[in-house]
Formats: sequence, structure tokens, C-alpha cells
Amino acid sequence: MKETFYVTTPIYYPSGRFHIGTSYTTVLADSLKRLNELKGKDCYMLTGTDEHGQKIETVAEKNGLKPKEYVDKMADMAKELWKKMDIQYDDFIRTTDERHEKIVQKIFQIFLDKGDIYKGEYEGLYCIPCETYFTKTQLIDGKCPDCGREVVPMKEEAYFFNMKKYADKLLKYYDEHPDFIKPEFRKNEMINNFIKPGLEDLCVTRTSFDWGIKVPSDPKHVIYVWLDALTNYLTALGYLSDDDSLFEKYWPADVQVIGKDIARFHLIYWPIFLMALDLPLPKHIVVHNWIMMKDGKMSKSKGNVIYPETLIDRYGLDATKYFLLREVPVAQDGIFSPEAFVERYNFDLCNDLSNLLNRTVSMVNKYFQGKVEGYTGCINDVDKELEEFCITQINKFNELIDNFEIANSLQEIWNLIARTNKYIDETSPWILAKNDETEKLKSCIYHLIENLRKIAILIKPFMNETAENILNQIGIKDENLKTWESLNYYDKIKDIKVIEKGEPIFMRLNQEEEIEYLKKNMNQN
Ligand code: ME8
Repeated sequence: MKETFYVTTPIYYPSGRFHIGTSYTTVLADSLKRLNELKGKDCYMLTGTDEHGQKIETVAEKNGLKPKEYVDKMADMAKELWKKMDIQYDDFIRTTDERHEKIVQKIFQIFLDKGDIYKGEYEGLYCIPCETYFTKTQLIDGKCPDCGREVVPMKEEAYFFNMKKYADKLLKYYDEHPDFIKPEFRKNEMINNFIKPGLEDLCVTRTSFDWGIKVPSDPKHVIYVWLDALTNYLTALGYLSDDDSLFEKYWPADVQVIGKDIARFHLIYWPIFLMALDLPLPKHIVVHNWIMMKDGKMSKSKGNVIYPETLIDRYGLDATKYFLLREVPVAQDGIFSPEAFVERYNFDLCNDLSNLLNRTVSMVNKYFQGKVEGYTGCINDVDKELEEFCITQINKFNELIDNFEIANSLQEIWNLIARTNKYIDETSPWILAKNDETEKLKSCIYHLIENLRKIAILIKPFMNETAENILNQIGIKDENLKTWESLNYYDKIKDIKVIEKGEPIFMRLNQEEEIEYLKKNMNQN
């Protein structure tokens, strides 16, 4: 049986059109799925929408729609976008799905029966957009610590989850599973900011609004969004349903990708819910930083956003994905700026990658009528060095990606691209051709084609179409030469023919024009 790999994105609030930040998380998860698929695993990816709560109720009303009508429309919008972005999710869960609602009620009842949920009264400072209560000490400058907006005093009868009961168990778990949270500094934030000062019990119901899943034994209470939302990762797999085969197969999740804004919910409450259900915890939770605009965090409510469609329609999907993954390191915020986008496009994609392919294909045509017969061994002095460099880069890539350092792992691929370009200058194939040094020339060409083959495989999880295009242009048709495993060998290409006239995969952009175009198209709804 194949090894399984289950990856999830957060379920997004359909409170507005999705911007590039939302797309970033999804692209990251999708890339991890594609990578593991390429490695031969049986993969399953889940995404979806978080459709209950006061915020959605209010937005629906503003749009003149009933909540359900509104979320139906928005879920379709999300699916359209993921289709455009070629996101290969296997299931799209909506918290309004009956399959989800039924199981959330069951889970709530299990917690009640166990005594983990109790009834009390909540009084606190409430952030309406985040749907979260805070204590005074948690506020930053008197405002919501998550979104920075005003909070209001509120009081209501409510059910609570006894988080305190699990605090020590959670700390022990963190300690025994150093790879659970990536990057590691997020774990320390949780310990120092929330657990050590004393974990508060979590309010898990509301009576102040209606749009949500009712507590079966006390229907004036609606199950508060976080218990409702977090359990989606289980209900989508059929947990506690008549058919739990997916759950049996894929749980625990291998990777759950989230943004730093929802770290507390996923690194504290979520593991505790799972402990209370006696379920294993996900193997890794990857917390990424944000894509910022120059004037701060991009957010649907602030309106300082760039939409993925703007970039995809003009520059293509792969360039858009490349920018996101390369410019926003998981552990640091990244900034979207038109200048940076155009620069990445022109330097990394056009100068480095596209030109390497173009130069290589045209040399094979010019010197060998487009044919590469087979491995020649290392004839030029630099051949061996290039082969060794290639092995080192692949090892570095693997190490980084295993640690979810995606931007850095892409950097290592681009180092390989740069080294391969330099190899052309070092071997000067045009001089070898002029001097009739055919064996040396053959070796040079073989090494270039082989490196391009490897580069294509390495970038495939992130830029599928570009990878396919490269493999097609260099005439790699044998499926065995497209596998992840084939990165281990150097000598298997035999009797291939490159394309006669390859189109450049990325054309140089006019810097000024494109910067202006992007500036004009930012912040537009
Ligand atoms: O929080 N940069 O939904 P949400 C990078 N429904 N990522 C960003 C981003 C930015 N500027 N803005 C948003 C919710 N994100 C809950 C989740 S899960 C059980 C429930 C991404 O629509 C990031 O992943 O507000 C963040 O965690 C997520 O969108 C928040 O999406």
C-alpha cells in the first residue's frame, strides 16, 4: 500500500472576494500535495469555506441575501478561483454541509458527556470581526490582538470548553514532538503568551446570533465558529459518520497549513479538541507569515489588496505562483510590490530559466540536428563538478522542503539554474564546435539537457505547466525520466530529439509599463 499524505488549508471566511493572501496558503498546500504525489504517495487535499457566524450573517444582509444564499454564491466563487489556479484539492468542505453539521453536534455532545464542556456565563470584550472574546490583558493598545480593531463589552450565557484540564498534556506533547509546529518559534509564542500565563477556558457557544449549528440539547445556543470550524478537518473525512473509510485512511493529517493569524486556534485549541476526542494529532502544522502591502496587511475589510486574477490574467499562473512562493518565506512576512514582481519575472523566470532552455535547445539543433544520443560520461573538466553540484542542490532542496522552507528550497533550484547557465560560459560550446571537439561538445550538451530535465522535475510541484513545457521542449517523453526518483540518476537519457523551434517560456517584460499596469490594478474590486 502507498504511503498516504493528507494536507489541509484553513477553511476561509467567504466574507469577500479572495485576495492573494488567501491564495498563498492554498498554493502552498497544493504544492506540498503535488510534491508528495510526485514522490509516489497517495495524497488527499482538503480546502473549503467557513460559513457560519455573525460576520457572515452581517455581510449577507448587506448584500441583500439570506445567509445561505450568500454563502452558496461565495463557495462557487471560491471553487472558480481554485479552478483557475489549478488547485488539485480532493474535497471542498463547507461548514453548512449536512455531513459537517451533524458530526459537529455529535462532537459537542461527546464533550458535554465527558464533562469537558460546561455551562457558564461569559462576560468579556468581544471582537465582532474575529468573533472572539478577549480578556483585558490580551488586548493590544486596548484593541483586538488579532486584527487591531475595536472590541465591545458583552455578556451572555454560554458553554465553555475546559482548556485548563489539557494544558499540561499539551505542553508535554509539544516537548515530545519537536517537529509538530513549524517554524519552531511559533511554539514558544504559544507557550509564553498563552499557556504559561494560564490558559483560559474557551467559550464555545453563542446566543447573540442565529446563523450556526445549534446545540442539540439546548437549541438557543449556537456552536461558536471555532469548534465548528476546526472540526472540518475531521468531518470532511467522514469521522463518526457511517462511512469513515477516508478518516481511517488519511487521519492524522500530515501537514496543516495556516496563517499566523490563526496560530493560537490551531496550535492550542485544535490539539486539545483532538486530545479530548482521543485522536492522534496532525504530524505538522505549518504556520506561515503574511503577504503585506507597503501600507500593512492585505485584508478583505481594509481593501488594500491585490487579487490573484490580476496577476494570472496578465502574467500567467506559474509566474504568479512562483512570486508568491519565492517572495514570502514561511517564517517571515513578504511584501507584494509591483517592482519586486516585475523583477522576479524578468530576472528569475526570463533571464535565468527561460534563457537557459532557449540557449540549450537552439544549440542542440545547431550542432546535432536536435538529437541527444546518450550519456557521454564526464569529458570536460567542469562536467564532474556540475554533476556534483547538482547532487548537492537536490540534497539541499530536500532538506529545506522537509522543513517546509519553500522559498529557500526554490532558491536552491535557482542556484542550480544559475550554475548551469555559468557552465555554458565555462565550456563555451561555440568554441568547441568551431574546433571540432565533438566529444566535448556532446558531453556539454548532454549535461545541459540533463540539468534542465532535473530542474523541470524539481519545479513541477510549484510550476506544473512550465515543467511540462520544458520537458516537452527538450524531448523527454519517457515517463521514467519524469519521476522524482529519476533525480537520482544522471545517465539515463537516450536518443531524444528536442523541439525544432521552442517558444520562450517567459518573455521579458517592459519594466516601466508593467509596474504602471500593476499599480493601476491594485486595490480595485
Ligand atoms: O481565519 N497573507 O478565515 P480567513 C497570507 N475561517 N495569508 C493570508 C493573508 C495574507 N495577507 N490574509 C489571509 C479564517 N491569509 C477562518 C479559518 S480554519 C479552521 C478557520 C490566509 O478567510 C491565512 O492562511 O480569515 C489565514 O490564516 C487565512 O487566510 C485566514 O482566512
